[in-house]
Amino acid sequence: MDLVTGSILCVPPLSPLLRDEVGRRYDVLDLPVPDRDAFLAENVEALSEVVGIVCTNAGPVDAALVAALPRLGVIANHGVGYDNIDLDACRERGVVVSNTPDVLDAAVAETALGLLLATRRRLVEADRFVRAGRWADGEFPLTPQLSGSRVGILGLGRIGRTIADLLAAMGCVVSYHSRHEVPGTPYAYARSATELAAGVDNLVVVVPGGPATEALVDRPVLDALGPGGVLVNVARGSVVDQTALVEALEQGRLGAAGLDVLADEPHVPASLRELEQVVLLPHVGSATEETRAAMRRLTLDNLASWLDSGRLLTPVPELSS
Ligand code: NAP
Ligand code: 8YV
Repeated sequence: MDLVTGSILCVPPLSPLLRDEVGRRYDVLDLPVPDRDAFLAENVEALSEVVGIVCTNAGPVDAALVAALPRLGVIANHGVGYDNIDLDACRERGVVVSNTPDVLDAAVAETALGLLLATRRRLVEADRFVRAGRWADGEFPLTPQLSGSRVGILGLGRIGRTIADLLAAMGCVVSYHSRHEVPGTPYAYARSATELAAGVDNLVVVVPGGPATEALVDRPVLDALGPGGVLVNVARGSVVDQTALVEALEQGRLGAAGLDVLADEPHVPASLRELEQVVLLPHVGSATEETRAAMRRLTLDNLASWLDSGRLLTPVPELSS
């Protein structure tokens, strides 16, 4: 018997597997995307029964939504990043928030490694070269090697450390920047993003999104990385100044970029799509069958635990006492 009873609001987009599982367990209300504000105004009674939200990074939970749910107690976010959620509004109302740390580290690290290989070794360009029938005309150009190169990790957290360890096993020289130096790590610390970029061939961005990291990778960082440099972003589009990135690539001030995340997902500017030296992914960092199953389980376990006992398994640190 749940300690708290009421319905669950599903904020789109949710994968059908997650949405169906929530629906099997609870009374569910689905928030529509286009007419959200009208829906909030017209469904006051049903919304007054909502005790929990299930959402992902692409589904904003802002102050207006929190205010429209007088009994809201918990938000279970299907993802480790929670820059989609207004934490101040949650704190004010005593709403708690869970996320899905650890279970996705390997999948996201694989994606970062894939993007590094694809850009450094120009693998996607080489694929296009073969498909275009150009192989018979001559060899594909030589490329720099990833193994043995210098890689900077911007954000040596759970995922950043996993990426660093994979790269170290490939003989890469790894260094990092986070706001705090990580004790006991074998990797060299840089005091700023620019200092990190200046000392490496490849920069991997894996910090949280939100105002504190907005455009942390700006023109000076990109210029420090330089014409031979590769930028890989598996964090959030907001962390990289996308206009500065396109300019740097167009002007040859940066070598290449591998992007799993973009500024205005799912919209990708033509200026980026047209660049040969850019590899673009549709935010699939954690999108393996195994990892998504683990993320769904953790999201649902957090929700059930809060409803049963008032406790979360993996609360976000900003709101946990
Ligand atoms: P984490 O363990 O909290 O690590 C975040 C790291 O970033 C920490 O080392 C933190 O260290 C550093 N950091 C935070 N703010 C910073 C700042 N202003 N300047 C420099 N460094 C900063 O998080 P995680 O589990 O590794 O996840 C990281 C992020 O990856 C998520 O928040 C999410 O946005 C993104 N992500 C993307 C995908 C995808 O599909 N592409 C999947 C999962 C996660 P300090 O606190 O010492 O600064
Ligand atoms: C997912 C993510 O794309 O965990 C995150 O922060 O960005 C990714 O794992 C997303 O949350 C899917 O629901």
